[in-house]
Amino acid sequence: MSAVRFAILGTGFWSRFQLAAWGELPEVECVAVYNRTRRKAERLAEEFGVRAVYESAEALFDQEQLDFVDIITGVETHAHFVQTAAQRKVPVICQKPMGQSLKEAGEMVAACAGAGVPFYVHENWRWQGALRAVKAVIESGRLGTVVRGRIDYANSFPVFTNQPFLKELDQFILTDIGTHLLDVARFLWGEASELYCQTRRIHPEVKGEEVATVMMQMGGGVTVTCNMSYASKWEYDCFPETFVAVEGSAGGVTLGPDYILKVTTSSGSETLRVAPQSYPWADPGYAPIHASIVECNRNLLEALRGEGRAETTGEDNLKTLRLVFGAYESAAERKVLRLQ
Ligand code: 89V
Repeated sequence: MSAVRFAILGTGFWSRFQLAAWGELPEVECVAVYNRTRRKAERLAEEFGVRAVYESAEALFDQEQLDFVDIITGVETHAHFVQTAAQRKVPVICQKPMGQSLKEAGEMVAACAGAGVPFYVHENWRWQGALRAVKAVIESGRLGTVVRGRIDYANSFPVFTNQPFLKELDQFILTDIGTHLLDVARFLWGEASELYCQTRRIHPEVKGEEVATVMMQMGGGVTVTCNMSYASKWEYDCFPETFVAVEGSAGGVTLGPDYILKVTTSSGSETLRVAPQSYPWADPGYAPIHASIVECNRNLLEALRGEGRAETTGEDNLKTLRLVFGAYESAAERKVLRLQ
């Protein structure tokens, strides 16, 4: 099988982890790197032995034969690069959040569909092993009829150190974390029919909201609350762990600190630790995220090879973004959104 050839656009904080994660998969090769600042692209290309460096994305598309492009640039550039790839008939993987608005994201999905080009979003949170384990418990039927679910991501990790641009976003925690947690809610319980959200700004130096609380009624009748915050101080500062609690008519499952999964039914409780796969290139402080990048890439690569179904297609991710931007609308107008 010949190697799948790709290029990456953008050489910021996440690019080295994306590249290292691609390196965990067989027969896939990065042949070119783009950054508008050539030196930044050269530095990453040198580190990973990538042959070609470009400071013009158009020149990269003109000169390279690609099986796909991995767009790891800022969200404000996604629409342009996705449209360019679609025009060149190059399959696209785009970092989350896909777009700056639901309208812009819809136009990106339409452009790729119109060009007959596969369009995937690198939405990796649902690929965390512990969250796949929660889904397996739900699907096992051991909890009976699921009534309520809660997803918590609350810490005071100095996320702006590695990603300073986040501090400048007018829309912060819902576009950064809501894109993840609301996608996990859909992954665990299907589509939402109602949504209500409250947000809070906390620190004056952070332009956007640092705290958001989203309550949804999911299609199957499950009431779900998603709590997200980068302004919460706990004794166990759990960045970047996600805690989950699911209550059913016959039992419950929790995912708690240090990846401890507990399933409780009338016959007692079982405890399991579902720690993330470790990789030599991963930052231990980001362990579950870095491990999930490999699994998300694996799924998308299988789809690109025609060997499997991509979970986070652009079409599917539009449904997550509808919840993200719906949450902003609900918070601004202090109203419950009816989604179905
Ligand atoms: O992984 C991400 O999407 C990052 C983080 C969750 C660390 O804020 O933006």
